[in-house]
Amino acid sequence: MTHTEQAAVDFEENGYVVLRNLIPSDEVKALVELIDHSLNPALAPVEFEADVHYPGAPVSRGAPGGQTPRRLLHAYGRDRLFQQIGRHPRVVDFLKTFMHADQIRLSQNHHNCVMTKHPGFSSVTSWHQDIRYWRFDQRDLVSTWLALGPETRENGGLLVIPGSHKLDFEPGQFDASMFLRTDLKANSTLLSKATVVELQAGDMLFFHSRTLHAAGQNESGTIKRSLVYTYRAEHNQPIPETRSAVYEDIPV
Ligand SMILES: O=C(O)CCC(=O)C(=O)O
Repeated sequence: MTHTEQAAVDFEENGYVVLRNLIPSDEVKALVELIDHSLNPALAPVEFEADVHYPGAPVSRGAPGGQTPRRLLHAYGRDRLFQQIGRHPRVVDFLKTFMHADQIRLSQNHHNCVMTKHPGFSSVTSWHQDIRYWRFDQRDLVSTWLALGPETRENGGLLVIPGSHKLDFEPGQFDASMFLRTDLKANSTLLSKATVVELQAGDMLFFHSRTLHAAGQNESGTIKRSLVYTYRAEHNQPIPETRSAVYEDIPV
């Protein structure tokens, strides 16, 4: 079995797969420099920790840490370096294989951002499936998460529940904001399967839009940066007039 075939088997079974060392260190270095330049001062459009209202987030933009960036939005449109990752031939080949599609598009409406987690002021993202607020003909989209430094449980790296992309959930398993309820016995078996996705700079996580995932606060002393995009198969159209259809998706 080739490397790509094995990755496709793992992706199909677990709803995620990590491809190690996909982006070389000189490209990672250039991306980190670009991101740091874009954070000081923070170049709009930016989502701040205070905007998400997640556990641990500053209560308002005026509170201590309220100006801490959480996401540099619209990454693809910001710079050629971000575009090169978004349409990287190896990344696109993996995505086409995972989605069983000849043509794919990068969504400008979902993710398409640099996620940052700053020491001191970061928040907890509870268990969720990304598809919960997205509106497409089918629920099978794939996101890529490029680590630009080490990602561990300690600095707020992602946790996933392997195989959760294949499960049928009852509406009552989620709360009003569509986060998985952790107080339910029905969910505790599932949550006991949670695993940390440990990444190094240049590693790329591919994960299905139905894979349950979560992340903690950054308890380390250094900022964590990740570049995140979402893709759909050409035939999997966004529903007109929804948030998923605001900006045109990019053929890659
Ligand atoms: O970095 C995090 O806290 C997780 C972000 C996440 O899961 C998301 O934006 O869907």
